[in-house]
This record gives sequence, structure tokens and C-alpha cells, in this order.
Amino acid sequence: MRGLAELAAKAGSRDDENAVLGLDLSQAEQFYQQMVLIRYAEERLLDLFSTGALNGTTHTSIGQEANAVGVINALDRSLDTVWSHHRCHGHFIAYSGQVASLFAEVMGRTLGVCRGRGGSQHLCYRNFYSNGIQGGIAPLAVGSALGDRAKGAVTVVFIGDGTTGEGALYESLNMAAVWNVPVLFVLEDNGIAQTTPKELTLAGALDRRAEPFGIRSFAYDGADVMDIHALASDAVRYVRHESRPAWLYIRTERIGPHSKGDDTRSPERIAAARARDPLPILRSRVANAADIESRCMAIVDSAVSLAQQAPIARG
Ligand SMILES: Cc1ncc(C[n+]2csc(CCOP(=O)(O)OP(=O)(O)O)c2C)c(N)n1
Repeated sequence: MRGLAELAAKAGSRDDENAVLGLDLSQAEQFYQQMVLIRYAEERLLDLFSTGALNGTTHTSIGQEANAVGVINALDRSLDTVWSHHRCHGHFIAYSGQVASLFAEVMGRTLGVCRGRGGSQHLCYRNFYSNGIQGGIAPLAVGSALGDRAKGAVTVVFIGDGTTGEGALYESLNMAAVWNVPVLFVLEDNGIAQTTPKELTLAGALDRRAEPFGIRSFAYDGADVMDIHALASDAVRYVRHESRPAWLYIRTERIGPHSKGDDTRSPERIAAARARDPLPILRSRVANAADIESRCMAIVDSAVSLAQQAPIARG
């Protein structure tokens, strides 16, 4: 086994991070690389779960990669803050480029981004935080955005449609509006919360949910990462320059199950979700897509191997 310091240095090096995120590539290539990386990493996590290699549960964002990549690339990673939830791997990878640290974390290894104690849902790295309590991150995001306001920073908080049933979200919208907090609420509406279709629990429209609080809305229905990035950039500019909260609604599709095997949707409904897969939508516009896919597979292979070599976190 190699020394932990050497493994940690390899997993956390800044240069690796930029290469993993494809920051030197054209925008289309960069976004494609990040989306493919998220997809391959999450598919591998599901495989690893089935062999008992993970510590705890996992939720994947397969089908929703364009939201993470489109929104997070509209931010300044060194200044702005991201809050995420149970379905956080895509947000985390797009923010950090830390693939080995993610695998190690979810596998309960000391090399993990939270030393193997946080697991899949509780990641903390630089200005990125995730927590599995639905709605719990909304007040935390408003507080951190208020604290960072003087720096000119923007805070983004991702939520799902089911989380619009949590009262803490509305208290957060209210205070964000009253205090002029530079926070962008991003609602990824995949139409279902675990196994409950939104029509059974949510009244009213979600795209303008924040307007009664005087919060400006931006809305998109689709899976083209370029469109999402353009709209998110407008929203982030507005939040930063006006020092006001905003609401970015994205109608999206979850292709995979809620967590592992728990998909109660009909085959037709799942096929409809697959028809809006963001990867093929961008692939046709990326010249060297096959090279990018091979690179992403190699990154994931090496991340898993690195994570497997690290000691298991104990106690
Ligand atoms: C307060 C709270 N209640 C219940 C749960 C269990 N839970 C985890 S994810 C989830 C569904 C979340 O749905 P949504 O907000 O639409 O996000 P999605 O899973 O669709 O991404 C539930 C009920 C939780 N994590 N926190």
C-alpha cells in the first residue's frame, strides 16, 4: 500500500482538478467531459454498491448532469458557495473535480473528502457543502450567503421538487428577500420525490414559487447544458450585481432510480426520461467525444483504484 500522504496528494492536487474539470478545453468539450465524468462515476458507484463496497447508501443524478454542469460553471469556484443535498455527487464533481476523494468518501476510506465519515450525502470541500436533510440546507445557504455578501460572492442552493413541501424553504425565501441576500435557489424538478409523483403532494406551479416573496424567477424546461449554462449565467449575474435572491427552475428528468433499485415508475415513464438524456444532446456538437469518454473512464478507474488502496475509516 502506498503512503496515505502520497495518495492524498495525488487525489487532491490542484493540477489534477483542473484537468479533471477540463478547464483548458473548449466550453462544449469541458461541459461534455464533466457530464460524462459524473455519469461514469455514478454508474460505477451503483456497481460498487451492488458488490457491498460502499459505506452506506447512495443516490445518483443520472439524467440530471446538465443542471450541475450548467449552473456550477456559471460560478466563480474560488469565491462562490454551493449547497447541495442527498443527490449531490454531480454538483460535487462539477464544483471540485475531486473524483478519487468522492469515491474514497463513499467507500468509507480515510482518503475521502470528509475522511470517510460523511458518506455519499455529507460532503464538505472548500466552499461546497451537502446535507441529506431535505430543506435543511435552505436556511444554512441563506445564512452563509448573508455572511459572504460583502465579498461579492454568490451562494447557490440546489433543491428538488419534493423539498418544496418543506416549511424551512419558505422561511428561507422570506428572509433572503427581506435581507437582500445574494442566494440563487436552483429547483431541479424531476417530477418525483423518491416514489411520490409531485401531482399527489404539491399544489400550484413550481416555476414561480418564489415570486410571492418578490424574488425574480428564471425557468427552463429541457436538458441542453448550453441553454442551462446561459440561463444560469444570467441568474448568477443578477444575484451578484443586484445583491438579491433569485429562483432558477429547471424541469429535468431522473433517469435512474431514487437510490438503488427503488424505481416504481412505469417503463414508459422511464423511457420518456431517457429520451431527454443530456449526454447525447451535447455529444453531437463535440468533435472528439470518444476521446473525452475514454479519458473519463480512465479518471474513474484510477479514482476507484486509489480509493481502494486507502485505509478504511474507523471509529
Ligand atoms: C426532512 C427529510 N424528510 C425525508 C427525507 C427522506 N428523503 C430523502 S430524498 C427524498 C425525496 C426528495 O425528493 P426531491 O426533493 O424531489 O429530490 P429528488 O430526490 O427528486 O432529487 C426523501 C423523502 C429526508 N432526507 N429529509
